[in-house]
Amino acid sequence: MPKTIYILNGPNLNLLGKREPEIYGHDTLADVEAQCAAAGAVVGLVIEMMQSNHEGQIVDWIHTARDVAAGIIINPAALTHYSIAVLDALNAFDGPVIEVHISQVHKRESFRHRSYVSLRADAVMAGFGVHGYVLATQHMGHLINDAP
Ligand code: CA2
Repeated sequence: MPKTIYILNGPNLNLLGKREPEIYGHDTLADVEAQCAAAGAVVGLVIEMMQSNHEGQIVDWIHTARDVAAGIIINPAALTHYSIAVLDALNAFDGPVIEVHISQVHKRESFRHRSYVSLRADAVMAGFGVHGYVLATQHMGHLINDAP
C-alpha cells in the first residue's frame, strides 16, 4: 500500500522557472512535481505537491498532514526565516520532515542563514537546485520504509 507524503511550497515558489533562473533554475513547480512523483513511485510513495503564498494555508496543510501524510517535505521559502507558526505546526506532526532549499542559502544574505524550520527538520537540503526535492523524496522513502 503506497504511503502519501506532502511536498509543501511557500510564498512566491509559484514563480519557479518563470523568474530569476540564475538562482532557481528553469524547471517549473509542475516539472518538479513530475520528477518527485517518479522518484516517489520507485520507493512506494505517492506525493501531493502544494504551493501557497499564505502562511495560514501552509499551517492548515501541515495540520491536515497529521491525518493523511506519512512525511512532509517542505520548502517554506521566506517563511523559513521568520515563521514560528510553521515551526509550531511542524512540531505537532509526528512523521519525518525534510526541509528543502533550492539555493545555497548560506552563501546568500545573512537573513537567509537562520531557519526556524530547521529546529524541527530531520534533514535539510540546500544548494542542490530543484534536484534537492528529488533527493529529499528518495530519502523520505528510506526514512519511511527502512528506518527502525
Ligand atoms: O532557495 C530556496 O529554495 C528558498 O527557500 C527560496 C525562497 C527564499 O526566500 C529562501 O531564502 C530560499 C524564495 C522563493 C521565491 O521563489 C522564486 C522563484 C522564482 C522566481 C522568483 C521567486
